Amino acid sequence: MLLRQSTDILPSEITPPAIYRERRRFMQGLGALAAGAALGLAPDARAGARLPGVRSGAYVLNEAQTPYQAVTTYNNFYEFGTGKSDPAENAGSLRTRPWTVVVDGEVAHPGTYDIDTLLKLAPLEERVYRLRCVEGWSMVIPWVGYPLRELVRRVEPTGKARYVEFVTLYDPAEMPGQRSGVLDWPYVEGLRLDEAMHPLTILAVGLYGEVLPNQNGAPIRVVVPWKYGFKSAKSIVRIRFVEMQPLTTWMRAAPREYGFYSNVNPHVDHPRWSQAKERRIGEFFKRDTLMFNGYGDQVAQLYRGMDLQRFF
Ligand SMILES: Nc1nc2c(c(=O)[nH]1)N[C@H]1C(S)=C(S)[C@@H](COP(=O)(O)O)O[C@H]1N2
Ligand SMILES: [Mo]
Repeated sequence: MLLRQSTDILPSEITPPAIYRERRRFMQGLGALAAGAALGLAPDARAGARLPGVRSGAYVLNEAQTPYQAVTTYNNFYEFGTGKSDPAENAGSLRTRPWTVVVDGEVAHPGTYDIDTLLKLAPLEERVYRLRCVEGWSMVIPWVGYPLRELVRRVEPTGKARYVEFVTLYDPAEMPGQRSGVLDWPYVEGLRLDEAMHPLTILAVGLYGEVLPNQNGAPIRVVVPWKYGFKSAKSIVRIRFVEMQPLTTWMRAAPREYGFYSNVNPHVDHPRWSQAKERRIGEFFKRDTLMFNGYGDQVAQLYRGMDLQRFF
């Protein structure tokens, strides 16, 4: 997003979900068992495996969901390249087992969580959220996960904890994009503690009822639906509670262009383009971008009294 604006994909380039998913299941049937066995993965760890016991949550959007094929082939994940199709093409090299997430910093109970423990930490829910990329496109994605606050509560932040930092895996052998200097690695993002505790903020482990594909941030990522997509860090290995506002990757790369808050806001333009409208992937005409991505009723009070032109 630092390099250029996105080129939109045309609706005609998107295979209807039913056809795509049928084709995909057929290929999975052929290849998945062998692949899973070869990698020594537990059966439920493979991308695309059905996640059991997912509750249909209270967060249902009355908007068409973006087809699975687009959600999983049109991605930003610079660890696997800067092109939209690079993550889907290159993320096969990411090993998601074994995987641990270190939770530390200003907490009473720091620890290292195994991914399979995290998967069972709280009931899995489906959350259908809008995702608005700062580049000007958006999707509607049925995530599977649970509120981040479920984890936060268990580790008990100390009185000093004011921010939460998320760190993505650093492993240039598995993440070929990290062999380039396009960003400072590892990818770092952050939230204020109250944003992290907000019930809309989730740890996502799946989408469309299935284990998260690698290109979407397997095995675990955050999703913060009222902020630009880049705040939702993928493939997280560390969650650190801190006193000072973290220096995030995009702030470091271009401080004039990307602020800490990065709330979706049609009234605050990116220095190089307007943020007033967006193209929903799969649609032809642009739509108006909504304040806080449409979640203002739930989150506006977090920013009461703040100048959002200044804290962009
Ligand atoms: N580690 C990491 N996380 C990341 C990114 C990235 O490049 N690296 N890209 C971000 C951006 S710009 C967006 S829009 C979303 C895209 O998520 P999706 O591909 O699952 O739709 O992931 C975000 N999380
Ligand atoms: Mo983005």
